[in-house]
Amino acid sequence: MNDEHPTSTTSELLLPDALSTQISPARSTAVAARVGILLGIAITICFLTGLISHGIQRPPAWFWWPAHPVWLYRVTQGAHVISGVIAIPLVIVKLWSVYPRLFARPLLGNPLRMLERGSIAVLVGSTIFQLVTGLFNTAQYYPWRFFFTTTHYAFAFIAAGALAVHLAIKLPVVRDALARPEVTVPVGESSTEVAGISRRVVVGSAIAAAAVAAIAVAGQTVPLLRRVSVLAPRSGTGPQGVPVNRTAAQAGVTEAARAPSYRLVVTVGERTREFSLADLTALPQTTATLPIACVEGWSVGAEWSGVAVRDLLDAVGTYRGEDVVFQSLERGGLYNRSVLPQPHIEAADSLVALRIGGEELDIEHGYPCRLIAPNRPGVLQTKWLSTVAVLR
Ligand SMILES: Nc1nc2c(c(=O)[nH]1)N[C@H]1C(S)=C(S)[C@@H](COP(=O)(O)O)O[C@H]1N2
Ligand SMILES: [Mo]
Repeated sequence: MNDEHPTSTTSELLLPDALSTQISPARSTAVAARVGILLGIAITICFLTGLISHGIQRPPAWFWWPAHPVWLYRVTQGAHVISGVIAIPLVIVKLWSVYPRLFARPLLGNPLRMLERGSIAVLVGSTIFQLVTGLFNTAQYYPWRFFFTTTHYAFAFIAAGALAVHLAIKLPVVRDALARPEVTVPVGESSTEVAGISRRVVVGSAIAAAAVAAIAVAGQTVPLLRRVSVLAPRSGTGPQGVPVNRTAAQAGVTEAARAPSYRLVVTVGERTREFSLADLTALPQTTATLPIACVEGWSVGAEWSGVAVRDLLDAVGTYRGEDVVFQSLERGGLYNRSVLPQPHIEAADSLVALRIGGEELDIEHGYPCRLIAPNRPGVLQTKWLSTVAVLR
């Protein structure tokens, strides 16, 4: 009758008869497989874009990331946050659809079944952990003791590993489930519960919920969606039309940044030169339209002008392709320095910015000068620069 959860095939979990007749047909492998595929796509996008973001922030020796197109990181990180948010309703529907099966007998059983159960436990645990910590991160809410970045990165591999095992084990079930047409249970012909809601309604609602979730956050990246994005916490408020992640007061730099004795100290090999703000303004000026794309998911474009990094280095000595360290006046803090690799040093639009939208930088945006380089996470766009040094 209800062949969406047969108790006879070997690829299907064994359900006690009493349990199986009480389960709605929407709680079926057909729904689990379909929602699972969508979830798998969302998680894969989330995982890959996460690897990119992590690679840029802590590049291994082999890692390479281009300076152009300038919007690429904005897109990959936006996709990271949106795919993660989309995954949340999908996980809920997926868990709902398989819930009775999670308690099917035998609870442990043979080694393959133990692997299947174990991988599900790890998969569910690590996926929920990733989605929750990621979501809190987009809201800049860190109610835990561990360091977000490294933990989120480590758990990504645990979840990916468990997902690979899970997929390998479930492949036959998924193939079966997708091949089967939807079964309509005539009302009255079977136990009353069986009719329930249909598979189409559940899969459709899962997709609708995912779409709503996506639109609710997408506004922090996509300007046109800003008004409907109720969940987007950062959408362009802040001085000069750009949100602020850490204020000058929080960074403890207000006095040093405003001091008339301020100098930017630039070192290229053996040579060091100090620049006052007037000196920087007297150098050739370059203007570029570049986004700030925060790892938390929000991003905004702005028109920046200042001294191109390569012009600044040329004013001091000969640059030979090394990494360059940008250090802030900020003393503590996790984000008071960043290292710019060669492709970004050579890009004409990597700037030590003095102005935004034609106005002098607001102190919250890094006055007297900040780094702004194309195609990089916001966290590496160091504000309130104090030194620039070529690593040699
Ligand atoms: N010195 C310093 N620079 C910093 C930060 C910081 O905490 N300290 N935060 C970074 C982060 S996380 C982002 S997203 C951008 C945001 O720049 P904005 O505040 O001008 O928008 O600045 C970056 N520059
Ligand atoms: Mo950020």
